[in-house]
Parts: sequence; structure tokens; C-alpha cells
Amino acid sequence: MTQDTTASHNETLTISGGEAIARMIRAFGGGPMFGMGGFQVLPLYEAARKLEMPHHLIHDERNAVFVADAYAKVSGRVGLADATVGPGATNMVTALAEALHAGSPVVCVVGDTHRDHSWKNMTQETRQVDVLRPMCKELIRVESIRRIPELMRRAFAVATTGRPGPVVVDVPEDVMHDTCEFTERDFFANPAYQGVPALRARPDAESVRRAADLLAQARHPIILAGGGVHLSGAAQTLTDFARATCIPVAHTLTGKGAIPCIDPLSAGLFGRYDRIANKLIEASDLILVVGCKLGEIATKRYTVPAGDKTIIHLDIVAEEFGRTLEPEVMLWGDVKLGLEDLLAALGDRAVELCKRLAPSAAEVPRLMARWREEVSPRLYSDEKPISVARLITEINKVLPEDGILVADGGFAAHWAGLLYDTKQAGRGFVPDRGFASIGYGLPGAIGAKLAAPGRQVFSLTGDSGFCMVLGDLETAKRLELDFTIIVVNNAASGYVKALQHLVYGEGKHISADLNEVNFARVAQAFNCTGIRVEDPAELEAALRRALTIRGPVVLDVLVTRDPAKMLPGVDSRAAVIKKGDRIA
Ligand SMILES: Cc1ncc(C[n+]2csc(CCOP(=O)(O)OP(=O)(O)O)c2C)c(N)n1
Ligand SMILES: [Mg+2]
Repeated sequence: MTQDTTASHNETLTISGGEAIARMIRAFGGGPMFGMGGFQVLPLYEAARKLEMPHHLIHDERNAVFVADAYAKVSGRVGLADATVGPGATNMVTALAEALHAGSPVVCVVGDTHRDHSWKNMTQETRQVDVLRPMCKELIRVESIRRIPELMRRAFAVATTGRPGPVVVDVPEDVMHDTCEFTERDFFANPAYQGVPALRARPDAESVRRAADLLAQARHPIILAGGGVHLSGAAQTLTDFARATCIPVAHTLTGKGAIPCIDPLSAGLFGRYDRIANKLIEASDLILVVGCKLGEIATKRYTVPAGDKTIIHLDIVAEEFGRTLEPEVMLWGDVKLGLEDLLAALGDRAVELCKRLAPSAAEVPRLMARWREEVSPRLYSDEKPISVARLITEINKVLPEDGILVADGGFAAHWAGLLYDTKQAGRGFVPDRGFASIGYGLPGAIGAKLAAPGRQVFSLTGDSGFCMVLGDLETAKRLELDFTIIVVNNAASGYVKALQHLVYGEGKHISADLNEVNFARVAQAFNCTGIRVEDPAELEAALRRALTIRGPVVLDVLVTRDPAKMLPGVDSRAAVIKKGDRIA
């Protein structure tokens, strides 16, 4: 147990509900909190000031939760956010959905109306618990100030166990502002619940044995890795498993980094957009699905893998088994322990398996090289406006091995998911694919940088997504955070424009074009560094320069305005997408 140690253990503390919450957050070793105040939550703010806890104003509560989500994704620790009653609370909804679907451990403290006056048209009152409840893993309503330590412990426990997720602690004004006598002893915390995975469980031994038997006999197995690999902190274990067995690995957008993209066994992204992975999946006879929900994008709208494959599914969330594909073996448990057990159960057979698979495994880097060769005109394109493929090629060159690339919900995530290469195992790519909202790029960069101050952070965002949130450039500057926002500036809501173009015909778009904006000048107005790049030949130098600049940098990159070229991918598949197909 960890305990707050500012006073002797028996000393009576007469403190506000807000301070009790702050002391519990401190007992859990809570990281930075972001929020926008209001009367209801003032005692929490006063406690943060008094206790010298890191708390920062943000311009939108959605962004506060996005910051918390990215912080949690990168550090594995619980992300924290707060909001005041009503609009503050409802602003959180979109980002809570991201954390819920991505399984990010987040705790949000939300102020609510005074219980002596509620339901009498109090200012900003709405049925916020009904709005927030489906958007979080659990909503805890605090009805008793005395129970704050207990309920905060529950919030951290729920956020970090099973499938992690966001917990909302809804605190009425009177509970927040009232005072109560506590002692130091009340503020204890179980350190297991500071981050994920809080607890690990092994899949049952009989299922592991059956899975190992199937793997030992497989002719063309493949591993499909999802974001659950990162939540389990299992990327190195999965990489070791793949190398020991010579089984290639394909990944989802969130699962990127489950094995380094540059590893010879990496088959890259699978699903809606891929390089070689879908073909390997088609040719496989056994699929080991690891920490992956097999959602729409990953399965190319439930067509990949085809229904005739033998599936072993390893996941901490039992209810995902069979949702999309019926597994032959269900391995219910922690990814890291499950893979370790599977390798142990294979025993010497792993060596034989690897020997047998080695020739086909050697095909993977050859296929990758051939793909790269075929698409190199796009990867190294000199065209102006700049091709997004070229932009990602330059990012691949410049971002250091342990760098982090955040990607916003527009086309940026798909382009980078497809073409960005992580160099080491682990979460080096942070897209918001839980809910795929646009507007994640900037708050995501703030959260990622705070989680990993020693790592370089680039964040790709669309111009429309950036316009949604750019007020928080002020926040990033106030915090003097070193990161670079790369605006993929196509003067359009590109996804919408490209779809309209595909479905209704050339030029038939509406409400998809944006005015030309010079985001470098916007950045300068926020006292941030702004750099505009129009020539692909200048990209590499600009990216390298950005890495050396203190404080936030906005790199405004003018990319293609041609809707046919906006579609993620480096071949002509845009043309094969048919009317009625959804592409993201
Ligand atoms: C909040 C929200 N509204 C709408 C969408 C649907 N949507 C997906 S991508 C996109 C276009 C975003 O434009 P931009 O950020 O400029 O990225 P681009 O597609 O142009 O690269 C839209 C509107 C969404 N994902 N999130
Ligand atoms: Mg755009």
C-alpha cells in the first residue's frame, strides 16, 4: 500500500471532499490532471494548489480526456481529467468513448449539482449521469463525503483491471465543498491499481495445451496483433514468441509496434489498408489472434480473415471471443502470460516449427521489399503539393527509434498506420482508434509528451481535425512541451471529399472544402514555432529542425488537393473502392 505522508498517521485532518479526492489521487501517484474549473469543483483545484499537484487548465474538457487517454496509452498509468457540472461534463463524452473502446485506464472527476437544490432548474443542470454512464466503464456517484477514499480506490481498481477503461466519479457540489474529519490512514492506495495491467491472469492450461498442439502442426500460421498487446505490456514477449516460432505478425492500427515494423517477421497492417498482410492471411491455415477485437477496419468489414480459418484467440476480454469469428481455442487471460505459457507448452516443438516455417517466413521480407519497390514512385514522390506517402517516408527517416507518432482520426491515422515503421517493440504509434474522432492529434501529443518526456513526439493531424482543437496550442505553449504537430494540410475534410468524389462522381462534393489556412502563422500567433513546407525536398530538413526546437512546433505541410490521391494507400486501390464501400 502507498500512503500520503504529509502528516502523522493519527492526526485529524478536517478537509473538503475536493481535498480528499486530491489526496487519494496523490496516494495513487497520479500524474498530471487537466480540466476547466467551475464553482462545483473549486475545492479540488484548491487542494491541487495547496498540495502542489500538477493540474493544468485546458480549453475543452474533451481535450482533457484525450490528454488523459494518450497519457495512459503511452505510460500505462492512469490518466486523469476533471470537469465541472453540465457543459463541462457533457464535453467529455466523445473522449470518454475513445478511452472506453480503446481500453484506456482513465479516472475523471466531475462536479454535479448541490443535492439540496437539484431538479429545480439549477444553472447548468442536466441529466449528466445518464449521459456519461454509457460512455464509461463505471460511473461512481459519490453520495457520502466519508466514502471518498473508498470510492476513489474503487475508481482506480475498475479503471485498471480486466479490460481497462474510463471511470467517472460524479461528485455533487455539497459533497465536494463540505468538510469531514479524516486521518492520514484513510488515504491508502493499492499500488497495483496505478496502471495497467493491474492484475494478470493465465489462460487455463488445457486450452493452452490444445493451442500449442494446433500451432505445432500448422503449415502457414500467422499472428494478428491488436492494441491489447500494448495494454498487457507484451510487445517484447510477442516479438520473442514470433522469433522463436518463425510465425509472421500482422497488426491493426492500434497494434502497431506489437513487433517492430522493421522486423523481418512483420507483415505490416492488415484489414482495410494493407501491404502484404491480407494475402498472407488468405494463404494461412491457422490464425493466432492476440489482444484484438477484430473490428470493422481490421477485418475489412468482416471479410478478412475469411470464415474458413482455424482461429486461436488470446484475450483478457472473454466476451470478444466469437463476436466476429468463432475460435477453435479460446485463451482467456493476459496476453503476456498467455504467450509465455504457449511458448512453454510448445517446448522443443517451437524449434521444429521454426525450422519448418523458416522458408515461408523468409518470404515475408522479400514480399515487403517487392511491395516497396513497386510503390517507390509514391513513397519518394517529388510532386507538389506533397504526397502524403512521401511525408511518411520522411518521418520514417527522421523520428528516432524510440520516438512516438500520434495520429489523428482523419486520413492521417490510416496513412501512418500503413506506412509508418516503428523501429522497436512497444507503443510507438498512438492513434485514437477506439472511437476515431478527429481532433485527437493535439491533445494526444500533449498526453504522449507528458507520459514520455524523454522521447521525441510527432503528431499527424488533418487540417479540419486541427481546427477543432487548436486553442490548446496555448496550453501546450504554457506547459512548454516539446513536440511537433504535423498538419496534413489538404484544405479539405479530405475523407469526406474523397468519399463524395468516389460515390457521386468527380467534383460532386459539398461541405468538404476548407479555406486555405496558414497553420504556421496560426502557430506563431500562439507564440509557438510555425514552419510551412510546400516542397518535398525541404521536408527532411524541416522535420530534423523541428526535433531541435524547444516548445511546440507546428509543421504545416501542403499536401495533395486531388481527392483521388487523398485515399490512404500507395497503389491504385482508390479506383477499386466501389459505390457503397465505406473506407474508414
Ligand atoms: C468528430 C468527428 N466528426 C466527423 C468525423 C468523420 N470524419 C472522418 S475523417 C474526416 C475528415 C477530417 O478532415 P481532416 O482532419 O482535415 O483530415 P483529412 O481527412 O483531410 O486528412 C471526417 C469529417 C469524425 N471522424 N469525427
Ligand atoms: Mg484535411
